[in-house]
Amino acid sequence: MTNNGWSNDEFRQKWQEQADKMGRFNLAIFGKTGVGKSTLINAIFGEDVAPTGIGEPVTMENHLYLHRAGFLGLLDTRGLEIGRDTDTLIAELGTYVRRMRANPLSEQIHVAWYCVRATDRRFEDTEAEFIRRLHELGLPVVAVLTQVPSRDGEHHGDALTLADHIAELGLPIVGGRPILVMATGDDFTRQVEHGLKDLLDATFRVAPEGVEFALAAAQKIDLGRKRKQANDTVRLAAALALTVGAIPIPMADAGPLVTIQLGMMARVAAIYGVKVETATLAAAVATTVAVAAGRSAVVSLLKLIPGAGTVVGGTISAAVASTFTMAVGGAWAVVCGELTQGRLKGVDGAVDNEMVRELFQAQFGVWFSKARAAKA
Ligand SMILES: Nc1nc2c(ncn2[C@@H]2O[C@H](COP(=O)(O)OP(=O)(O)OP(=O)(O)O)[C@@H](O)[C@H]2O)c(=O)[nH]1
Ligand SMILES: [Mg+2]
Repeated sequence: MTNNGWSNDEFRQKWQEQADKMGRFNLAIFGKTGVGKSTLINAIFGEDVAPTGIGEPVTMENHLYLHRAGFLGLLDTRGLEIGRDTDTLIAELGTYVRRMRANPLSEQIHVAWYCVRATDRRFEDTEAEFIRRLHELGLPVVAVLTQVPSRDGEHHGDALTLADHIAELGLPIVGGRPILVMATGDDFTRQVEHGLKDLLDATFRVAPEGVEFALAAAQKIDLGRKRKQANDTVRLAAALALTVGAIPIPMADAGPLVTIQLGMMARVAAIYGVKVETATLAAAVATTVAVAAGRSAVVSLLKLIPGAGTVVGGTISAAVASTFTMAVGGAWAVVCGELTQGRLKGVDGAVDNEMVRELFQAQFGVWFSKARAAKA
């Protein structure tokens, strides 16, 4: 125990427990070389994932590679060409898919993306055949048109023509049509990013329910999904806090409440996909603020809450402890959201304690008032 109420090791362990529960989302990605697969993965899942930066991938079959990065597993192929080597490719995939069926859900491939570059303006029979065979392996296939130019929110006519053409083939692809995407903008050609959220939504639609949390944690473009899952966690923790009875001040001495808040913060960090070390350091800072708030600010704030509780003999009511938990969780979720966007870091790339402290403190005030107003 530290004076925060828990040690960094305890936080790490809780984070890991939550992460294990969330599992991993495994995506297989296909498409000719240069269509923009790595760019797409970077845009949706972040810089750490593709093409380098996470160490050597694991070879699964002769030409299949699995990159594991946090909540994401990325399966890709090397040295084989769709068309020329389709049979070999499908045979290896088939072996892999069947072998993994005996394993837990987080080891299986959940979704496949098949990427076609829009500016190539063509889609070959061999590609259609490859998609059909992916489908026969039991994989949901999302077709993606990459590098789709747009102007004033309208997709390039040629890309639409290609998308229509693919749709008319009646392939077993999610939604029956490819999703049109530009993964990164380009100042020179004035192209802007678009379609990433559509691709992610389609992926969520077909991913098994059991990997929903892992997919939400792995991606970085839809904070709303993370926020919603975090809210559920915070609400649950606040409800639990109601059951622990009167709480002594300082709260660091309040065993059950500390345990509830530790579990809540670890889970929220995992939901946001904040890495364990980053989360542990930031959580240590945030809890210092929270404990200080527990000692002073809350105590004085209590006097303003009619009937919510009084500081009698150094205790606060369960209702206040619950409000307090809500505020800790709400503020912590905001901090986690910033961390997933790579913010709150100093020039050296490490978490900036002072920035975390300031944001958490400000947000704590916001969420405490909000939670109080909701209860009034
Ligand atoms: N502006 C812009 N450039 C893109 C986009 N997608 C791909 N590119 C460019 O196209 C080139 C190839 O993209 P990659 O993402 O490396 O393609 P890949 O499919 O991973 O290629 P391989 O790994 O060789 O199979 C790179 O120079 C990218 O910068 C995009 O959405 N917008
Ligand atoms: Mg690549």
